[in-house]
Amino acid sequence: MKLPQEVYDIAEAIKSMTIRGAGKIARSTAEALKITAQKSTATRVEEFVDELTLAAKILYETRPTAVSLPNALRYIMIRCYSDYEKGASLEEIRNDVIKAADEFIRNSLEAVNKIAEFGSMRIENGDVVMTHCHSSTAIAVLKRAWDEGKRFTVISTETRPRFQGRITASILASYGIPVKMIVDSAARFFMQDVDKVIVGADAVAANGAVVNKIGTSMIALAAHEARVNFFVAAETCKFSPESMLGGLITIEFRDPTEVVDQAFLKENPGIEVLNPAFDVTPAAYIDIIFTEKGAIPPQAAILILREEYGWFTKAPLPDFLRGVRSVPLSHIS
Ligand code: RUB
Repeated sequence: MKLPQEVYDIAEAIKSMTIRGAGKIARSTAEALKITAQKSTATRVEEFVDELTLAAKILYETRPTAVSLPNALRYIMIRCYSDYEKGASLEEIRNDVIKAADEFIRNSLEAVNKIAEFGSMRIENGDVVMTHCHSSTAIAVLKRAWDEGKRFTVISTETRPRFQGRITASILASYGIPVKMIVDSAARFFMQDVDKVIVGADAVAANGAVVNKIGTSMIALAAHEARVNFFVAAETCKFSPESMLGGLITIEFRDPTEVVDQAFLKENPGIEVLNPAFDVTPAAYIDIIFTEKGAIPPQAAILILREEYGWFTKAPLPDFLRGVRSVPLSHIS
């Protein structure tokens, strides 16, 4: 089964982190399914659904932590499968998949704007705001506050090992916002100068815990100790329905060569270099999660999930990818 080259390219770009950040990952995933639907030359409905399922599987397997990715797949594939179950024609399913993908992307971009609007209310003149990694949502909050005329300084960690904090620092600096960049391990040293912390999220669990770039939970702990407000900016598509069933969010471990080079590994066969890409910040260390539905205490995450998914009792991922035809994925890859 041959999918459009763009699907493999997008999957590879997510895997290699050319496309990164949970929001962008999800929107690119939706775009890849849209392209699959647009370019499919399938003549039978079953063939068309199998192509989309295979594309979803390839995308699903790129990175495990950003819940927005499976949520994007679910948003689109549920429409595809339910159309198929109802006996819709190939063209009807194609149109619905394209429509759902466009809708997901539009909703996500609008959500970021809303979050910027809500989050910026909590940024004040004279603030020193710390951020970690590169979250386009946290940046949207800061840019919005700046546009509203508030004047503040940002402390950006550089974010080992991939240095996404350098991206944040350079985006903010080129926007005219004063930025100081520090090594991650200096976060507690500077916390006494900080008024608030804002970060993004890859996943939010039903109990309000937030999964974000490795190091986030240490910063939250330091903020808690110093009585500094800790804010998270996260679209509701990052909330995990599986966590309502007790499902845990998988923490991605990446290659040790992101931390040290091959030569070091060769010279030190006795050292195991570990490279977790994310960590979990418990709700107790979070003051507010800014979502497009409003600013919520982390403990209200379950309400957002209930509103979005009801009592989520369907089989959790990746089962839904098996689709209504119950074809084992191994048969169609
Ligand atoms: C990125 C990261 C970001 C969140 C939110 O990790 O942890 O804080 O994904 O980003 P990575 P956004 O670089 O490993 O993808 O707000 O842009 O969705």
